[in-house]
Order: sequence, then structure tokens, then C-alpha cells
Amino acid sequence: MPTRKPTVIVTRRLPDVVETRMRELFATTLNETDAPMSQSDLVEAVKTAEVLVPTVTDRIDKSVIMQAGDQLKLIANFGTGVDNIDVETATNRGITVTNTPGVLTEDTADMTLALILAVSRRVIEGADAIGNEEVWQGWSPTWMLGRRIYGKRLGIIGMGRIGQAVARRAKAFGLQIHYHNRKPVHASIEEELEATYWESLDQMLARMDIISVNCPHTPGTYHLLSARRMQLLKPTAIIVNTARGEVIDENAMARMLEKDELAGVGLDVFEHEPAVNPRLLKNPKAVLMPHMGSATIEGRVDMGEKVIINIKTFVDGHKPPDRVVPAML
Ligand code: 8YV
Repeated sequence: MPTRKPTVIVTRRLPDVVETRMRELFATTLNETDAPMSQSDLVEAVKTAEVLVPTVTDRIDKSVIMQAGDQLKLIANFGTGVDNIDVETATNRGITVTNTPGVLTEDTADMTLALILAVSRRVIEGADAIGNEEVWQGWSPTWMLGRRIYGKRLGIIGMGRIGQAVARRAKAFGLQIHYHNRKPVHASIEEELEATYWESLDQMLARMDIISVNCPHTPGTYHLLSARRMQLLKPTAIIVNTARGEVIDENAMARMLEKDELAGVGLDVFEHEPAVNPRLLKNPKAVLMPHMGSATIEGRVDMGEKVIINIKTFVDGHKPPDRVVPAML
């Protein structure tokens, strides 16, 4: 990398403090309108940028990377999930990829609990009833009954940082912690969380009351919750997803909700984001959020800080701390 300021293109608006610092440190092009970039805009960007800073809304696929100029050396993703980037092609072309792990763990875990509570206790339906006199004329002993979460079994799919942060919170709410992961977590963590490891996802699903998806989307986790697997769930079970929509067969899930084979779902992410399955939109048993898991000002500033550290370290000739390599996926 040259000693002059490197050319950095940021695809979306970032918090002011982050943009200001990026402008000080780098020759930064910002996206003042915040309009998502088209594939051809992205191709234009990778023809001139030395560093590209994309987000989840940018598809940095093989075609985009193959059209990049030789000056492109770093893709510093503003986000932890890197399923928007073809990491293998980038790596093969000698382009380093980084992400922003760790700083959105607690916020995403909070959103997971918010969804578990919202679905189980019908928070959105209840809030919507306020002020609508046809729906709510006053308290009634049998109206708007939800399901207790205390004492229920939570099955976490993906026990990384976020899965563990969900487990800590859930334990405080009196849930029993179960999890499926490629490998069991360290015994000290299992002990702290009083967590039960299930090597077989199928067996875990059949016994849970609440399922939380907290694994990344990779080729290996695509439709991990397939139509067949979701049939193993109890009809009283609920599913929440704050990870990636692609992990669940969304159509199959919508069908099960319609047939009362599932009690509810809480989704912050969608299979064809930003499109939302119309069948889910119509279903009062689905609590839907517009990908807000990491949407706190603190979280987004910390993500920006990580992006800056990754770029700065790279430009200074060192290995950036949050490198992503294909073997991690
Ligand atoms: C981010 C996320 O907002 O970091 C992630 O993986 O899913 C989100 O919380 C988004 O990815 C930003 O690019």
C-alpha cells in the first residue's frame, strides 16, 4: 500500500463520527444519499478503490470481484456476517477481507430476547390493540393469552459469541439452555450456562419450546432449518432468527404457521431481504423486524471503529485483526 492516503469507498452512510474520522485518515468517498448501490455501481467502485467498505446490502459476488482493478487490496466489511462477499474469490485474487466481530454481540442478543418475549407474550398484538375500541374494551381473564417462558427449553443453533450472550440472558429469565453447534463449547462455559449440548440437531428440535438461530449463513447452514427438520418441532414451539434468513426455509416455515404446526416466529432477518414473505406479513403469529439486531448508536460506532482499525492496520503494513479466511466459513 502507498504512503499517501489510500482510496476508500464506503457504500452506505455510517455514523457521523465514523465518517469524519475516515475522512481524516483516508481519501474517502462517502455515500451521502445512503441509496444502496447497484451491481454496476459496485463494479465501478472496485475499479478505483484500494479499500471497499461494504455492508450487508451489497452483494460482492464473484462477478464484482473479478472486475476489480489490481489496486483493490482490502474489503473491510461493515458487519460481522460476510455472506454478502465471495471470500474465496477475493482471497484467490489476493484481496484481504475483514469484518467487525464482537462489537454487536450484546445488541443482537438483546434483540433475540426481545423477539422471544414479543412472540411468547404477544407484545406487538397487545400494543396494536391499544386505542382500538373494537378490539379492547377492558381487561378480561381469557383475552390475549400468551405462553410463559420461565422453565421452558431454549434450543440455540450456533453457540458462538452471540449464542452464548443469548444463553446468559435466557438463563436469567429461567429458561433451560440447550444448544447445537459444530463442536461443544468449553466445559467451563457449559457449566456456567448449565447448557446441554446436542450433537444431533434433529433430536434437539423435537424437544424444544423455543428455537433461536444464532449461526452464520454459510453453504453448510443454508436451510439448516429445512421443511423436514421443522416438522420435528412441537406445534407449541416458536422460532426466532436474528442471524440470517437463509438458514431457514422461509416458505416451509410460513406454511407451518398457517397450519398451526408452529406457535409463532420472531424474525429480524429474511431469506430474500429486504423482501418479506407476504404470507408472513399477513400472519399475526409472526413478529417481524427490519434487520435491527445491531441497530444501536453505540454498536454502529463500534463497528465503524473496527472498520477503521482494520483499514489502518492494513495500510500500515500489518495484518488487520479481523481477517476472514475461507477456512473460517
Ligand atoms: C449489520 C449483521 O447491521 O453484522 C452483521 O452480520 O447482521 C448486522 O447486524 C449488518 O450486517 C451490517 O452490514
